[in-house]
Amino acid sequence: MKVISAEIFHIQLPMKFPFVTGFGAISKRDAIILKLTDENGLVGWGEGAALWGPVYLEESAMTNVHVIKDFLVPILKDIEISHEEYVKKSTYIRGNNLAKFAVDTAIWSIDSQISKKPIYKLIGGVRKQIPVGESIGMVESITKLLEIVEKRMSEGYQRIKLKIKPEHDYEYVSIVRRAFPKLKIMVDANSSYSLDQIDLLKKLDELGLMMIEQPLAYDDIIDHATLQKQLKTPICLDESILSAEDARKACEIGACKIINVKPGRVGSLDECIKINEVAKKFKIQLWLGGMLETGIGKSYNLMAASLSEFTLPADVSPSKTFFDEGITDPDVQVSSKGFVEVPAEVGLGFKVFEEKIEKYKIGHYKIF
Ligand code: OSB
Ligand code: MG
Repeated sequence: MKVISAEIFHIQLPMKFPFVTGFGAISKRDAIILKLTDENGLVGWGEGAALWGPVYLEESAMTNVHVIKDFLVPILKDIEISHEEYVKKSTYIRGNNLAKFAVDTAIWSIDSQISKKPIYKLIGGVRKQIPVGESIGMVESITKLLEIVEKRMSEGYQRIKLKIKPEHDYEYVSIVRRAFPKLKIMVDANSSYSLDQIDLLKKLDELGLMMIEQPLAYDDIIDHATLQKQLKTPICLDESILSAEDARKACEIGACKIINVKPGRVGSLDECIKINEVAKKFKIQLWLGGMLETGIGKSYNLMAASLSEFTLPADVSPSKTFFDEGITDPDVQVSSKGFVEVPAEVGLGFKVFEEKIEKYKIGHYKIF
């Protein structure tokens, strides 16, 4: 396959409400959408999932544009390419996994249309339905928080994730725990604690949580290993795991019992397969995380979650939960039992509304 046209759309989706985390609030969602077209007119879509600024990891929407436009897409020009070749040729570029993933999946999408096999099958997925939970940003009003939790439970979501930070933790989570004694609750700190605050984290041990996600530094595994030894609650790593090698090292030193895999964060679907192997070997559990992606990113995320070790509920909800409207058809749909189907068509699996991309576009780059 040869890519003959490549363009990037920088869109900005207004959020229905700010999504507040340990690193700050997300009040509008920038998304970097990549469109590749091959010599036969087949189209591959990809999404660079970085936020507006380097606040979750180092990448931002504009570094995604820069790296995709000036380094990654130029690799594809005038050569026969496949997703395997692309991964080989792009490894010389350090980091920038969210950008790498946008290109990786756009190529997978075209490869899948050529072979007429859905991506989830090509990667060896074994699950057609993904159990889902919901991630709830910090909410000031407790009445409002309890209302949201109740609504999500009635919609079938299988667990809820609460965002926490120091001093916005034990009391906040206890209220939900008391109101819903049997609910599966987990918390995500987005790296807002240090080991000196271990007492705050130990208190959370009383609340019967499924896991505590990324309590310590975004680039740490050593302190997380120290912490895990002192906690009963499993630690789940998110920001710290950028590759299968990171996952192996974290498992070897006991830094976590669970990993939140955001396919974009590890750079390629192949890397997701490798992490699945590491999880099997070390007998740890995986689940699919999310970055408030559009339907494009979510579709590929769901395909990755069909891998065997992704057994815990995923963070993936319909675009309408956070945005006024989605940019794909269909959008993610949650069944009354709390499952989402893995897109099983060839390619992206969802149709992209190009007119919606036009509507929300704030930047356009024709690469070639
Ligand atoms: O840490 O999991 C996170 C959103 C943006 C950045 C980081 C995170 C999140 C979420 C949202 O928790 C989960 C979702 O996409 O539903
Ligand atoms: Mg997280």
